[in-house]
Amino acid sequence: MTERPDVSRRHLLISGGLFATAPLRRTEDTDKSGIRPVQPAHERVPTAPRERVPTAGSAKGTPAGKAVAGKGHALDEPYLDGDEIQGNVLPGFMKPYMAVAALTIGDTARAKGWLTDVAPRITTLAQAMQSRAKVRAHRGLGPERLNLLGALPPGMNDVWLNIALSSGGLSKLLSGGGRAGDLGLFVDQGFQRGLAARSSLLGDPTDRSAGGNPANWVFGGPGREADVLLILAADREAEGARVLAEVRAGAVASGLTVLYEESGHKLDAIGKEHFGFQDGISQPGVRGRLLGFPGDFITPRTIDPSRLPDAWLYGLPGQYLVWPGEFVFGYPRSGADPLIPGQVNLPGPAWIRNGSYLVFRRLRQDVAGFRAFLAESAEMLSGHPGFEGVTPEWVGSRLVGRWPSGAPIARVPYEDDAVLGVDHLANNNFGFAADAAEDPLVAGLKAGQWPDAKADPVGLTCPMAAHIRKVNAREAASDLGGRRASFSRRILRRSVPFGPALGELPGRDPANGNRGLLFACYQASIEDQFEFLCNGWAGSSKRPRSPSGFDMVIGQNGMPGDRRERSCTVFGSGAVPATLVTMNDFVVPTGGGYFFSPSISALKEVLAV
Ligand code: N7H
Repeated sequence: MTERPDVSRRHLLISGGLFATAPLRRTEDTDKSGIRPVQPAHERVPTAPRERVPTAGSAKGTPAGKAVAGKGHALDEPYLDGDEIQGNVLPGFMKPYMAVAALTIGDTARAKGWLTDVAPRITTLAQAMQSRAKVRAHRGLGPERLNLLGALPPGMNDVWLNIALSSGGLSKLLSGGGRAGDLGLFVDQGFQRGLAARSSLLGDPTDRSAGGNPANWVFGGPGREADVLLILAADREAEGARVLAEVRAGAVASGLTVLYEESGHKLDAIGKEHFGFQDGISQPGVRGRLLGFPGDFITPRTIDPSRLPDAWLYGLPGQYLVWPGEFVFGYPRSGADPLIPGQVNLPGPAWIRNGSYLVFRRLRQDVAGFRAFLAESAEMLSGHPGFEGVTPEWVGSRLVGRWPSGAPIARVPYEDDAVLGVDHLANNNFGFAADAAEDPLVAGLKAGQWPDAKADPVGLTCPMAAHIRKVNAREAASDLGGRRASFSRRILRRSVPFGPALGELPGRDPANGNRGLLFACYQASIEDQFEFLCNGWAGSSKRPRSPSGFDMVIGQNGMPGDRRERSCTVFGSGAVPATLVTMNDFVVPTGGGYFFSPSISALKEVLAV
């Protein structure tokens, strides 16, 4: 395990001076604590108005000669193959209970027999979609969700299974046949080499004695890499565990060995993770339709295009629509115009169509350490002008970019708001480059009322280093260029916490951190999406925009031993900056792997034969 440095080694810098002489502006609605980072007018960077796109059928907004007036979607949005794509890729299982099992193949011929048996049990996009739509209809999308959190439609008792293979697993299954060369056609270097080999590139500790080093992972380290990963999700834990036991027994009977198995579940109805924040809120809105699915689009369209042409860009308010080729092979990627499909993404053998890459990481969370850091930071900060009265929760909200409820600090900078946190029609409606406005919603939908988010180009409210800002530049320019560049960096997150919650009592963690996140995400490029977000942005002190500092939640600085110090800048009222510094990694990798989630027919007709 990584040694946690003595508390006294953590320190905090208040780097006054830069804006310290700026007048502290208070407005009438300044909150009780008096903390209000106001941006003086002369410091305001002029911002572009929110991008407007031509209305449907205009020369630029849709492909020549075709018009779809007022439907609120781009033309040529493809039908997705609902019986081929695995359901955790799209629309995502999102169940309260999830278990993973990592297996190695013993005898390849017998393993193929097992794959043939298990293939009919794999849950598809079409199957998962029906259920997801029922849950959505049952709970609603707006502020009413607060009273319906965790509520399931009557009789719902799904147990869903998905499967993925590592490059090692594919190599075994493809060897000896006519497709032995196909693995070499997978262009993603991350997938080819595997998570353990890429660990140092992600910033993981390189000292073999550190808990986060692959040598100490529970699985996935050298010599303990999985061939197969099973992901099972269920509404009810007992039912899920029963089915997993059945599937596992079949695998073992076919010569596979279980390297690792673990289950996790949502910690509460809202879906908080161990640090206490609602997780899983912001997902890319994937473009595409599903044949026979009422409503057609897999991502619901909620903004009325007859009142706002921008509606064509969004699913939920603030949720940019991204072309499906960024996540699933065989579909168009983002193009130069957000409404026009880009090139079809098929970087490998033809049978990768309808497949996706899966990253799985078992991330241990040092909850006691994180809480102590927030408490110490708040105490130190609150003694300084501009930060009077700040609380640990305030510091946490600056490190994440949202309050524990999920409410974005961009909309409610001064205190949490539980209803906003769960209102899907409002909790993502903010950007960083430009002021946001309330969107006109389609008939029947109503968002709660909160202040509109203001442009925050330099991070005076939501720091440049805040976790959500490090991993999604939203509509703001980044070191990659304009907004479109960050579309190809998005990931579909499918994580669930593991381990018991740490109680509220202060002090050391008796279970020594046996809790964290079973982190899973799908994408079309591990290198350009997951790995880029980790090492390009979260683990960089200067990107996506400098100056910023590290992502203090998941960032790692890639250095060995004592040199893992990370810092970031937050602002108090009057734009007074302060630098927070820590030696600790609050999130420590303890296992995982890179996998490919094949289509159902690739599983049956390529891998199982
Ligand atoms: Fe993060 N956290 O609880 O602090 N994450 N994350 N994450 N994360 C997000 O929108 C968290 C991790 C992303 O579009 C929220 O769901 C923790 C990795 C992305 O606005 C919270 C861990 C990666 C987003 C957390 C962890 C990401 C996101 C806000 C590890 C890979 C969407 C709620 C233990 C790059 C950003 C939400 C957007 C959001 C937390 C890991 C990525 C609260 C504790 C490894 C893309």
